Amino acid sequence: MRGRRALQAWLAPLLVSALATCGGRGATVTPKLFSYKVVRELVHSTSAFTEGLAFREWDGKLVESTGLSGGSKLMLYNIDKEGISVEKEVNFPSRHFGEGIEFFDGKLYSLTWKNRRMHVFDRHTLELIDGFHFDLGIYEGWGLTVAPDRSGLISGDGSEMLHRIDLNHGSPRISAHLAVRDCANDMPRVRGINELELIPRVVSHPEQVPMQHVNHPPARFERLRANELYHNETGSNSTVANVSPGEDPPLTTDLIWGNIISTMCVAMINPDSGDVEGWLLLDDIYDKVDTFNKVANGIAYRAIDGTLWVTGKDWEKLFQIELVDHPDPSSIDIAKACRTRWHLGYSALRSPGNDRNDDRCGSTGNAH
Ligand SMILES: [Ca+2]
Repeated sequence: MRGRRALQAWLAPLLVSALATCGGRGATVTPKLFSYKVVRELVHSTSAFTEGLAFREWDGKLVESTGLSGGSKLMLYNIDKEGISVEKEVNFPSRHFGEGIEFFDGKLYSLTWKNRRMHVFDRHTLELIDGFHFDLGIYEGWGLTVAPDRSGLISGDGSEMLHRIDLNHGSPRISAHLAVRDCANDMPRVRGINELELIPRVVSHPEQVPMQHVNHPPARFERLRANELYHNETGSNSTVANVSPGEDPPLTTDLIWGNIISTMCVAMINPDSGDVEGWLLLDDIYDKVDTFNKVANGIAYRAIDGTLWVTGKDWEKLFQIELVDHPDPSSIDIAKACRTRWHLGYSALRSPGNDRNDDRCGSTGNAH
């Protein structure tokens, strides 16, 4: 079932322009609306132009990538009960503009914006060890996260498209595209997808995960997956209870979170269908930081303790947050709040303002 749905939604690169407007990917999904509460506030540099945020799964240390030509860097932070401290700072090569980052296959991958270059760093030392040209049909490099099946990476380019990057079969290549939509809210194209983070479904939809899995902390599941991915960095599987490493837990349907540029919205995207299953509305978080850049470009899930973290460009704070149900979902017009006015990436190739005229939601959607 899952395989067939995935096949319908992910499109081969050459077919995307022809097929991306086809509707009929199943019943309309009504996204759940979430708000948040701040659990903890840590210091964040007001000169850190955040473009990517990811935790190392085996030790819980935080890596941030920052942008701007000539000023891009990787920062490694230690977070403990006392607070946050910078452990290492690494400048980007050349004048490359840093974007999304993600750990994969024992390395740290790091996108660049328009330089068409993927850098590969040592996951321990953050030394540059490899890289490749990224002229893979992607307009720009924006967010980066790992594919739910851990077979490769997924990137965004500021449009409504997510791109699957195959790193396992010869030269790196884009193997498929996925268009993101929210038909229940009249958004056949959810554009402006920015920083990405794969987050276990149990964080936002615990009711959809069987009880025997909910009974375990999310971190345990992620630790299991980390062990698989990193060949058991801790040297022991003993912390993983009642789930054998070969098992395929239901959390393979993790959701990809992506903030929408120039809005307060974070989309929770089903990586099989492209449907937005939930919206996190950060609304007044921008009032808590004194910055011009209201861009929540740092979203990261800390697997070792199951915590969520958010920061943004030049924000003076890094927030640990928890999801809460939105207190008044009927008061929110999602299309108004979460539709960006920007046309970027693949979107830039299309005529502005034609969201409502195509048939991406087909007869199953509410678009009209
Ligand atoms: Ca991230």
